[in-house]
Parts: sequence; structure tokens; C-alpha cells
Amino acid sequence: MASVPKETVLDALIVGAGFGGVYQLKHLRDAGYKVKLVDFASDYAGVWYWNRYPGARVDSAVPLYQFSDPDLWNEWNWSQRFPGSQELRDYFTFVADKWDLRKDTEFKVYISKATWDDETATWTIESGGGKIYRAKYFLLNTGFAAKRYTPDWKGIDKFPASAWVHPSYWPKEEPDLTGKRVAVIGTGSTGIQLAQELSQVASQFVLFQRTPNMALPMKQVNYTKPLTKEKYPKVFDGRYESFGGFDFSFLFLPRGTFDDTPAEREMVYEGLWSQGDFQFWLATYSDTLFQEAANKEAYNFWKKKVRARIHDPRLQEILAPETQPYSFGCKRISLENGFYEIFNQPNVSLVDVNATPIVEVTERGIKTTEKEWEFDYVVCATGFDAITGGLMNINIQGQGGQKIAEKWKSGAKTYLGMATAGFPNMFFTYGPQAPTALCNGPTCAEAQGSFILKVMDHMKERKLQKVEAGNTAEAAWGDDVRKFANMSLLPSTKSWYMGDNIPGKPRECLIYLGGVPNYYKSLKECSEGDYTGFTFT
Ligand code: N01
Repeated sequence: MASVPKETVLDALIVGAGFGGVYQLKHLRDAGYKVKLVDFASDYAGVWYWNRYPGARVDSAVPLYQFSDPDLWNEWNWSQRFPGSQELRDYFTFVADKWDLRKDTEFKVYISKATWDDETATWTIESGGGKIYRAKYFLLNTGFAAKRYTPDWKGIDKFPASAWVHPSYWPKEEPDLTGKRVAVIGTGSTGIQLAQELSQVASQFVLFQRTPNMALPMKQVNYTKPLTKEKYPKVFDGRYESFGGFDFSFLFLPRGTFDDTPAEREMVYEGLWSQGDFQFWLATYSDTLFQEAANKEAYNFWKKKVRARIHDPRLQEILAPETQPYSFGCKRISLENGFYEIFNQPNVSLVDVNATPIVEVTERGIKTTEKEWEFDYVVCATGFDAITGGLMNINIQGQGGQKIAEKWKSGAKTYLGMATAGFPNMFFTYGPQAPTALCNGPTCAEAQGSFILKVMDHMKERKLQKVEAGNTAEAAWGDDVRKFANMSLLPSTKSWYMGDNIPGKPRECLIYLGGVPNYYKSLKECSEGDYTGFTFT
């Protein structure tokens, strides 16, 4: 075993300086553990460090999109209900100062390899730059979007590299796109936010769409004075009772779509719609995501609202088709702010890549089966090898040299969406088989981070060396994940939730769809039941 400098021998190495990693650094250190937080970025904020493209903003509203620590929220005041990415980075700077995180954080460290040694019950963790850490616990908070995805189009290297960008690598020196011919490929949350912004400055703006996004209106609010905060403790406590880890207003209605008359239903939909957040998706009739007919009702309401905003009937049909293209809410819904109106502008075109597929990238732009489009700048908002990509990208070798990429080749296997058998003393957050992308980020970070800390304390008290997910518990958790997925309409739809966006990726539901309350209950039962499902040595 390679010798390691004393300062890099740790109780825990935490990877990833977003909500998950920052929470763990603070709380593990407070509990007396020797820990270090590392990140490839140059500063805190995780996904918000990288996502600085024009219009980037969170679509989970504050106050819940922040840590629940009153020492923080008492002092911090947001300027908007849905803060932009710069404000989110400012928030992380504030947290880092307040929690005194910098002395235990190293930036520009890319973790490329981790090897478990059973004899010493430690992980040896290596960075691309040759740094070596040794830690009892290896805690991965790499997030769900750590591995970017760009399709392998013919000729992709022909277009000038300086004018072709994946939005999560947005140049720090802002490109001036005023008066330029600009393309955005992709209509996920990123593509929609970019389209709203870039269509206002470009001389010619073209959006390439493969699947319509059933986007909902975002009701942005500018806060001119600090919000009243006395209800915050209750609001934060209530997070674990809502399906998506939001507040009490985000509970599914206690009745099905057809329990109401059409007139009542219209009123309910209007009420949810007017909230300007995810309530039309995650606080609607309890059968919307589970029953086809109910789902269709929601789609029809959405379609009516959206089509009314687009002038050209051809574009109405591409953006909000008459025939429902997939189950409403089973692909990530975005919040938009004037997105549909951009298609009424003379400088904006929409290319339906199903009708006219992209054939190749050229020196000048993008060639479809219809024509060659010429651009000065192309933004490739084609997403991520979501949820598992970031973890499987690291050469992680567990018991007997088994590689995680090998173990998960035909599908992710976890216990509680946080640990995997054969990889002792390793935990991950916001990963596969947890509520992850269907849960408010900070809610997940705190629930999972405090569970990990409890396991570590349990081991410390009993002088244990090793904790590992058991095979039986792992298999049962996988069954549970599949059971919930199959109760819903999610598997009926192609999406990154199901691994569909990456060629060759196994098709499986990567998200635990039992909702945050059930997930939280499982964590509680596990910790209160002496960590059933884990084996200790
Ligand atoms: O990525 P995506 P994203 N040819 O995978 C299209 C979070 N987020 O970066 O739908 C043509 O959603 C692809 O088409 P299709 C949020 O959780 C949050 O936008 O697969 N098109 C799709 O339209 C989000 O869900 C915030 O048919 C191709 C797009 O590219 C997640 O990050 C902001 C293609 C990719 O969309 C990822 O969002 C931003 C091809 N070959 C992101 N391949 C907020 O909080 C892919 N596409 C607001």
C-alpha cells in the first residue's frame, strides 16, 4: 500500500461541494471526524458552479431551496423566489464563510480512482493530479449531472470548437451573442432557459426539439424586503411529508381526477396552474402520475393553455401536439417564463428533429434532412448521463477488486439508494434508487447526510471497522424501486429518469418513486432498527 502524507489520512473523504458535500463537511466535522471535502471545481455550489449559462436558475422555490439551519436562513435573504445561478453561488460563499468550510476543502481536485483495502478497512483515493488520500469512509456527492452528454454526430469536430458549447461548460468569459445566428439543441430545462434568453439577443435563433417539454409557468417573484421567517422551522419540518420534499402545499390531493366533476376539475387545475411552480405536477390529483385517463386530463388542460400562447398552428402542433406524445409528468417538467411566446417572434425558428433529423455537423452549422442551417454559435443542451454517470466515471474498486462500473453494467444495485454491496464504508447521495431528481435537492442532502452520520456514530460507539449493504437487503430495495416504478406511468415514457437518453444504457427506473415520506420512513426504520440490512464488522 502506498504511503500517504499524514494530512491526507482521514476519517472521511467527501467528494462534491454542492448541497450534499457541504452539509456533510459541516456536520461530520462538528461530530469530531477528521474530514476533507474535495471538488474538481474552483469553488462551492456543485451543479451551480458549472451551470452559469444565460438564464440558469433553479426551479425549486425558496425558502425550501436552502439549508434548514436557522443560523443561515436568519441572516440570508433571497432576492427572488427562483434564484439565478449567480445568487446560488453567492449563497454557497455565504455558507462556506458562516460554517468555516474553506480550511477543510480542496478545489481543483478530480477524483479518478478509489480502492478498498479490506485488511486496513480503508479507501485509498487518488486524484487525477496524483494526490492520494486514505480514509475510512468514502462519501460521494457527485450529484446527478456530473457527466455531460453530447451525441456522437458525424462531423461534430468540424464546427469551430470555440463556438460550440455544452451549457454546463459555459465560458467564464461571457460570449457576446448579440446579433448572432444562434442554435440551441435540446428542450430540457437547460434548453428552455437558454431559449428564453438567447432568442432575445440573437439575430436568428433556432431551437432543435426532439421531444416537447410539458413545461409549466414559473411565477417569479422579486423580493424587495426580507421574507417573514417565523414559519420556517415548521416549513422545513414539513419537507419529509411531501412527495417531492417540498412544503405542505405540495401534497397530492386526497382524491382522484374523476372524483371531481369537469367544472370542479377545471377549477382545481386553474388553481394549481396559477401557483407558478411544480404544483400542477407534484401536488395535483393523486392518480395523475399513475392512471392513463387521469394523466390525459392533465395533458389536455396543459395543451389548451400552451396552444393558446402560440400563433402558428404548425408550431402549436410541434410544441403541444393534439395527440398526447407521452405521459404528462413522466419526463422532467421544466418551469418556463415566456418560453412559448418566443415562437411568435420573427427571428425564432423551431426544428422538429423527428421530422427532419440532424444528419451531420458541418464547418458552418447543422445539416438536417431538410437543409443546412448556418450558425455563429451552437449550444448543445443535450443533457447528462444522469444519476449513475458521475459515479461510474470514477474507477471505484470495492471488495476483491470489483469495479462499480462492472457491478452496475446491467443496472444500478443499491440499498436505500445510498450504498451498494461489496463496497464497504462507501455512501453516495442524490444517486440511483433514491428520490433524487424528484426531490428538492437540499431536502435529500440533509436526510441522506444525517443518515450517513448516524451510521458513522453507530460504528464509532461500537468500535466497528466496516459497514456494508447486505445482498438480500439490496435485492429487496431494488424490488421496491421497481414496484413503485411499475405502479406509475413513468416506465411508459422515454426519459433520463429511465436511462433512455444515453445509447446503450440499461433501461431501468433510476429514481425511487415511493416519494420522500416513504423514503424517509425507510431511513428511520433502518436506523431505529439497528441498521437492518447493513452488516458490520
Ligand atoms: O438535459 P435533458 P438538461 N438529438 O436531458 C435532447 C436539471 N436542471 O440539461 O427529450 C436531438 O433534460 C433531449 O431530447 P429528448 C433538471 O433536473 C435543472 O436540459 O431526449 N436532441 C432533451 O430535449 C433537468 O431535467 C434546472 O428527446 C437530443 C435535451 O437534449 C436536468 O438538469 C436547469 C439528442 C436534453 O435535456 C437535465 O436538464 C437545468 C439528440 N441526439 C437543468 N440527445 C433548473 O433547476 C438529446 N437531445 C431550472
